Amino acid sequence: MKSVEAAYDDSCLFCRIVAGQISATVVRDSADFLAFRDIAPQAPTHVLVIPKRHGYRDVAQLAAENPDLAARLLAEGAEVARQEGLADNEIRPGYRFVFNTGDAAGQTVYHVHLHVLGGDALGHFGR
Ligand code: DGP
Repeated sequence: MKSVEAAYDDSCLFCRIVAGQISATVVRDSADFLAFRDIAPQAPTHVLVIPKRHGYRDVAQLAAENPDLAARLLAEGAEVARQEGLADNEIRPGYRFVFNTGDAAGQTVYHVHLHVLGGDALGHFGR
């Protein structure tokens, strides 16, 4: 496992997006977090929110090792949902947060990321 001090990993797709080496549609950029549209959206609005620093492979590691950053990641996701018009949508307000954690959940990028999904009625749970 990589040290939490490792700020950047050039083999990591999301680090490369943070560094501007791979383009992405950024919707929010703050000191510690980047939010950008998922390349394969699973809902009309599908944004990924990541801490810019590498070092946390999934939400379990993040929560265990840096609960303050985990809480701030959730707050950043809520701000993205508000900014995207999901939180206060007049017809159907609401959105979903997802953290795929590990292979069985379909996690493919091991740089912790929050999926913010919405913009339509979402199935309650899916396979
Ligand atoms: P997960 O399966 O939870 O590890 O989510 C990884 C997400 O990353 C997946 O929904 C697709 C998205 N993704 C993969 N490659 C790229 C890319 O190059 N750009 C963007 N914007 N998203 C990507």
